[in-house]
Amino acid sequence: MMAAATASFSSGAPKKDMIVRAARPEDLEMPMAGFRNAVTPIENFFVRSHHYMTKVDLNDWQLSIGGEISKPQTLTMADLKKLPKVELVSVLECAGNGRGLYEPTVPGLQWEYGAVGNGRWAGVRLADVLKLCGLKSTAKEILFDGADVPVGKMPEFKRSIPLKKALDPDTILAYEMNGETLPDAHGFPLRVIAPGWAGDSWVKWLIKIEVLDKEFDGFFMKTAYRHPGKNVAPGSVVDPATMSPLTSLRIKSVIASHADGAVLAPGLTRLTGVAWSGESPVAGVDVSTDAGRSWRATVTKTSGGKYGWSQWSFDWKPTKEAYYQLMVRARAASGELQPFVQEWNPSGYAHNAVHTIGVNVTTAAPAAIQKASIAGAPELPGQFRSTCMVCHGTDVMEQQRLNRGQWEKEVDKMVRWGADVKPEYKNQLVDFLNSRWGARPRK
Ligand code: HEC
Ligand SMILES: Nc1nc2c(c(=O)[nH]1)N[C@H]1C(S)=C(S)[C@@H](COP(=O)(O)O)O[C@H]1N2
Ligand SMILES: [Mo]
Repeated sequence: MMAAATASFSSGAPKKDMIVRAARPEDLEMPMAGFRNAVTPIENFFVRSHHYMTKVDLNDWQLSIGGEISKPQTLTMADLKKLPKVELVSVLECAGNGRGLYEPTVPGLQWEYGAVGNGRWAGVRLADVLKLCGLKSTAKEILFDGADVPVGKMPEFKRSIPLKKALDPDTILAYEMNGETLPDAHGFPLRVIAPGWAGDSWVKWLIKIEVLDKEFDGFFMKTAYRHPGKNVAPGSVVDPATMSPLTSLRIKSVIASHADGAVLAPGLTRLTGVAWSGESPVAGVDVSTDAGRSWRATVTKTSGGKYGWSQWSFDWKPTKEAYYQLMVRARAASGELQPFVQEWNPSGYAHNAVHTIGVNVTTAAPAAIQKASIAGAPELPGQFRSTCMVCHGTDVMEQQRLNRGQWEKEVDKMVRWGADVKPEYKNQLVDFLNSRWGARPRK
């Protein structure tokens, strides 16, 4: 893993062994060991929040529904629980999962593999809720608004999904996760479950639904969470107007049984991991133990339904002492395959290149682990602290590998969100950010 801190966290449900990408707002990545579970325990389930954690009091909570409908509604939890209860297992993956693996580097939280989890969600069908509302023929998109309050001048987290996805019987409003009351960090008391779609559509702390006659045009639809939908030259600037909102996840798989760099003895060993997909289910998972020259089918079992991840396993018996490149590659029913080389996009979304790890098969004792030196870091300039450490710490900056131009854009973005950067100090600040957390190799 990279230099990110690990810690136990207590925000609603306690978290364990998470990689802290940001302590506040809370962004926690699941460690690789989390992929060994059929269903991800809440204590290991990743958290992605744009704003500070929100604690909703159920006594004050209600869900209001308006817009292109003839019967506006205000529903309590008791009202919702009168509707049929449905349960499904589905992967929840952040669109930015794998952003940290992109070259050239892009700004944003530098997730590696663990901004994903497989949850068991229970609640009511969104279609059943909308049935109460008398949808007008003008209804096209369903807009969700959460109770979280923006940090500084950041826009509210509001997202819309097309009516077709909203009426899908698998699209639900969940009040339970893994058989428990939905935890605070995951959207208590109610969140959207949009199976097969990237996490940004899974709005947490839901308080308001608005039926619209067109796609919502707020920041998190029109600027963020957009993909070119075609290949673009790495590092290029792409106008968001020419991109489209992210929808379906892509076919993806990981090796969970062994860590990159693991040392093992010759003889039988079992490789295991998981594979998941978007709207088209996983059809097969293959493994290579010779850097992609030859491939063999694994044994896979699903963890329930079309949207859950599948667990795969492969018994491998390396006889030669050597360093092996192990790869896993999944295929969706649609025929979609994982690429070997990731195509780049400006925000580093939807990374799904073949997961490759190196393992050393040897009879020699493992070399003593070299501890990274924790020599005292130089002092942070006072101006930097008073401008940039108001809303969050340095954790979000340490993981960036940005050139000066990218840092300048990042500072401009923070100014739009409310950072008080004195114009005469801006250049010095950008220089400092660039010298401290500038462009550099990933490892
Ligand atoms: C008014 C509050 C505020 C101030 C002040 C602020 N930031 Fe941020 N910053 C945020 C928030 C909120 C996020 C997380 C946004 C998210 O998760 O979508 C963030 C995220 C970041 C990130 C992570 C990447 C990204 O773009 O999401 C970096 C890097 C960053 N800030 C750098 C800075 C620097 C440098 C400064 C000083 C110029 C600064 N911030 C000052 C609110 C602020
Ligand atoms: N209200 C609200 N809902 C939200 C978010 C948010 O910041 N605010 N983050 C979204 C994103 S980007 C993701 S990936 C998922 C993460 O869900 P989790 O924290 O339960 O893992 O929630 C989504 N729902
Ligand atoms: Mo996300």
